Order: sequence, then C-alpha cells, then structure tokens
Amino acid sequence: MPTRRLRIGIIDLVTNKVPNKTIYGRVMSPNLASIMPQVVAVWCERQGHDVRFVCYTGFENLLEELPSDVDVVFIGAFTQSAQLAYALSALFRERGAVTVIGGPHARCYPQDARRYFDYVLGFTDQAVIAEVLEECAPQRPLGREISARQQPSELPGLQERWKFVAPTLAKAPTIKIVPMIGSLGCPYTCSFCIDSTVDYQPLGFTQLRDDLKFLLTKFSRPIVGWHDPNFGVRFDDYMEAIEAADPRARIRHIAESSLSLLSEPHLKRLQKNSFQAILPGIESWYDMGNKSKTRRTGMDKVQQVSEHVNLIMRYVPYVQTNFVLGLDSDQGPEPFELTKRFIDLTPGAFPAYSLLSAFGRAAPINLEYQKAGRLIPFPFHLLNNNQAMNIRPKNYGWREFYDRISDLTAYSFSWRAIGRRLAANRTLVPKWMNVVRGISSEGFGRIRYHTAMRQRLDDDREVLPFMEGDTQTVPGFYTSLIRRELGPLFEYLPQGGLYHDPNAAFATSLQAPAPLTPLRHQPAPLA
Ligand code: B12
Ligand code: SF4
Repeated sequence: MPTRRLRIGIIDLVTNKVPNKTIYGRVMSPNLASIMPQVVAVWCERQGHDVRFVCYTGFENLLEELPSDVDVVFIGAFTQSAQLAYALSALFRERGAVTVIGGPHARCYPQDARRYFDYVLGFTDQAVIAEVLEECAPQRPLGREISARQQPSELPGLQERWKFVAPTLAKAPTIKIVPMIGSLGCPYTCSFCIDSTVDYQPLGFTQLRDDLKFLLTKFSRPIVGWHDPNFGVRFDDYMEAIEAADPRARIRHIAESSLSLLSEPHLKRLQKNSFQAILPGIESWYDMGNKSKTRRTGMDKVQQVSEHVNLIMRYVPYVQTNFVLGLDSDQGPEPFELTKRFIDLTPGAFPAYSLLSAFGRAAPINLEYQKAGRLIPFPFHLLNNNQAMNIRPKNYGWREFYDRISDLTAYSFSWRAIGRRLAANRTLVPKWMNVVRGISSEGFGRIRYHTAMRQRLDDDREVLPFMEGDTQTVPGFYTSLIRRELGPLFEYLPQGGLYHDPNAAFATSLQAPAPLTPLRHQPAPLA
C-alpha cells in the first residue's frame, strides 16, 4: 500500500470542443478513446490509489465530472487539445490538485506544457507513474519533465483495462470500437511522423491472444480498432494470435497499415480474419516510396498504387487512403492533379488529406523547418492536420496552395466522386459510411473551410501577414474561433496560453521558458 492513498482523476480528451454535440461526435467520439489513459488508470490502481476516469467526448460536463477534491489529475492530450488541457490544469490547480499531462502533446511540446502542468510525461511506463505519485508535489512555475528511456515493454491487457473501457463504450450508441494495441514504434522513417525515430517493438502476442479471447466473452461480434502506429509489421505472429483466439473470425478489425505490408497473400489472410477496414498511408507521389514498396514516382506511382488499392478492396470492404499535402517534395499543379487521377482510377477508396504539420520536437525534420524559419505559431488548438498548416510550404505561395487544396477537396467530394464511391463499394456499411463522411465535416465541411480560408487570405488583413511570418500576433479570426470552441473553459486558459514559441523545440537550454509573444488579441475573460 502507498504511504498516502491519493484520489486521482484521469481525463482522456478525445475532442477539444466544449461542448461538441454533433451527430458524428455522438456516434464516433467514444470510439476514438486513447489506450494510455486507461493504462495509467490501471497502474495507479495497482499502486493502491483511488481512480476516477473520464473520457471526454464532448457531451460530458467537464466542470462537474471529477470530484472537486482530487489530489492529482492526469490529462491525456493531443496537441489540438492543448489549450483545453491548459485550461483544465489551471482549474484543477485552483482547486488544490497537482496536474500531470501525457500523450502526443507532451511528447511534442514539453517545454510549453511545463508552463502549465506540474509534471510533463514523455515515454511513460509504470515506474514513471510511480515516481510522479510518490513525489506528487506542485512544481511551479515550471513543471518537471519526466520520461522513460524508451517505450514501455508491456502494457496492461484488455481485461485489466476493461473497467475503464466499458463506460466509454457505453457512451457509443451504435458502433462500438474497442481500442487495442500490439506494437509500439515503427520500422519506417517518414520524415513528418512522431514514430519515425522510435524503434519498432511488438508487445506480447500471448497477451494479445488472451485479450481477444476475453473480448469475445463481452460481445458476440466485437469490432477492434488497432492503435498500432503501423499494424502488421510482424504479420504472421499477429495473424496466428488472432486465429488462435478467434478461429471463427467473429471479431471484426480496423487497422492502419502501410501498403508494403499488404501483399495479396496477406490480404487473403486479413479477409479470412474479418478485417473490415484498412487505412494505408500513401502520403506523397514523390516521396516515402519505401512504405508503398515502390521506387516509382509521379504518374507511374499513381498507377501502381491505384492497382494495389483496388486489389486491397477486393479483400477488405473499406479502404481509406491517407495523403499529406504540402510536403517539400511537391511543387506546381502536378501532385494535386495526380491525386485526382488516383481518385478516378480508384473510385472506391475514401481519400483523407492531412496538411503537413510540424509537431514540435517529435520528428527530426522539424529542426530543418525551424532552421529555415518556416514555422508559424498557429495556436495548438488548430493543429489537427486540417484547420491550419504551421509550416510555410517550400514551393507554393499561400494563395496558390489554398487554391489547389480547395480544388482537390472539391474534386474528391463532388457528387460525381461520391456517386462513383457509392457504386464501387460492394457492401452496405462502406457505401453508407462513404456518403456520410463525404457530405459531413470531412467532405463538404472541408470544402467550405478551405474555400473560406482562401477567401480570408484576400479579405482578412491579419491572416496572410501571420502566415507569412511577418507578425507573430494571432489573427482575431482564430482567437475568436478558439474562444468559441473552448466555451466556459476559455475563462480558465492562463494568460499567454494561446501563444507558444514554435522554435523552442530544439533550443539548447530547456530550462528557460520560451519568451512570450505579446497578447494583442487575448480577449477579456468571460463574465
Ligand atoms: C492510433 C492513432 C490515432 C487513433 C487513436 C487516437 C487515440 N485516441 O489514441 C485515431 C485514428 C483515433 C487518431 C486520431 C487522431 N490523430 Co492520431 N495517431 C495515432 C498513431 C498512429 C498512434 C498513436 C498511439 O496510440 N501510439 C501508441 C502509444 C502507446 O504510444 P505514444 O502515443 O507514443 O504514447 C506514449 C506517451 O506519449 C505516453 N502517453 C500517451 N498518452 C498518454 C496519456 C497519459 C495520461 C499519460 C500520462 C501518458 C501518455 O505513454 C505512451 C507510452 O510511452 C499516431 C502516429 C504514430 N505513428 O505514433 C498518430 C498521432 C498520435 N495522431 C495525430 C493526430 C494529429 C491525430 C488527429 C488530430 C487526426 C485528425 N485530424 O483527426 C486525431 C486526434 C484524436 C484526438 N484524440 O485528439 C498526431 C498527433 C500529433 C500531436 N502532437 O497531436 C500523430 C502523432 C500522427 C502524426 N501526425 O505524426 N490517431
Ligand atoms: S509508416 Fe506510419 S507510423 Fe511508420 S514512420 Fe511512417 S507514418 Fe509513422
């Protein structure tokens, strides 16, 4: 037993909006929960503490979900939820709690997170959590950064996590996706990715088999969402574990996997094991050929990848292809036109576009962007790969870039493309999913957003100078948007919390806080 039994709150921030009551959010948010906050909850309980767990999906009242007398609060946050996390930390500190942040934001921007949290955790294992709980003291003004030397070699299995998984799944009205993971890191080195420098490491396949067996005691036809950064690197081991646990293939699976792992024999086995959706990353027509297993570029690569994706669709009902827009290897109209040709040749796949983003110190390439002075201090809240691109494109002016992404998005989610996608998919759920995604925020919503952004480059006198790096002052349009989206929590966002130094990631000394940019647009706190 610990010397002091702590009351611990754990919050998994799945969305950054307060509230976020869209139909998509109601159906999908509980299915996007993270694994690590559940893991941390298990580790805290193993050490004899009392845990209260909340997965924030946009519907809960964040001000009331946790008891007011918690001793310590752990928050798991992506960078898009950083400002919400900072506001929550301020709220809980005001109530006397010690606060801890972990997750992608803490891995990418620890220097900034230290300004608002007592502990900032990088790689996190049970020993790191034990250290935090033993010390558990306010660390102010700058929080303590703690990281294990490497990713943990094991994580608690589904059975132990279940008491935290089940209440989150209960919030999902129809589709219920159970989050699972079998490996950490990745053998590939895509320059923009947080895992490009993290060694691939499988977690135990025996545990994986036992977890799947356990899951079958809870649902007759469960759906598993694999959170492995790159699913199926040790393909045969995975399949053996799945087949041993579920010989009748009752479990349906969703996974992100690179094309290089999706050969036809592998696809046959995936089909046999009821893989329903695969999300391969194509990323670029000129770069990252290794993960698509091709040396070809340009139209040659389009043809080869298109044939491959059409082959995948013969075995797996739903395919989403991921692209990154604005990479340094792209210039002129060609990359965008090639993606359109890909859509023509591969009508069944759902195209998902991410704007190139530099997430702090997570990827080494970000140092290059920093050295070249190309980073823009877009508030973290906007860094979700769509709302803002925080690197000035190498080969495009902003106006041209937004013309091209608006055009590509309009092409991808035109009624013609939606109709062809409908016809090219064979089964009902993928047909329905593609139409819903196409006409909702991911399709029509993106067309509207990018087109409005393009217009804003002409009409809003603050936006272009900010994106060109001529001023660090965040345009009023963005601060108003963040204020609106944080709702009542905006009031708790600490002074300066909208600003960060985008060049702090590779500063030599992490002791001194990055200088703050003046707050011209910080509105007065809400009454
Ligand atoms: C699986 C995955 C998803 C899944 C599951 C997300 C989830 N809720 O966990 C889905 C598809 C839903 C998803 C969605 C998104 N994702 Co995503 N995703 C990943 C992926 C492929 C793996 C992450 C993972 O689970 N790794 C395994 C865990 C165990 O390892 P880890 O993340 O390194 O975590 C370690 C530490 O950070 C720490 N830790 C992690 N969480 C916590 C929590 C607490 C409380 C503590 C104490 C510690 C801790 O412990 C771990 C062990 O050391 C990564 C890419 C990659 N290659 O890593 C992108 C990645 C994390 N995603 C990213 C992004 C941008 C998004 C989206 C915004 C995309 C979009 N436009 O919708 C959304 C945001 C979702 C959200 N919750 O806010 C970025 C995040 C960058 C950032 N700094 O925010 C990444 C890094 C991809 C990239 N661009 O490089 N994603
Ligand atoms: S294959 Fe995926 S997980 Fe691996 S480095 Fe590339 S983007 Fe990251």
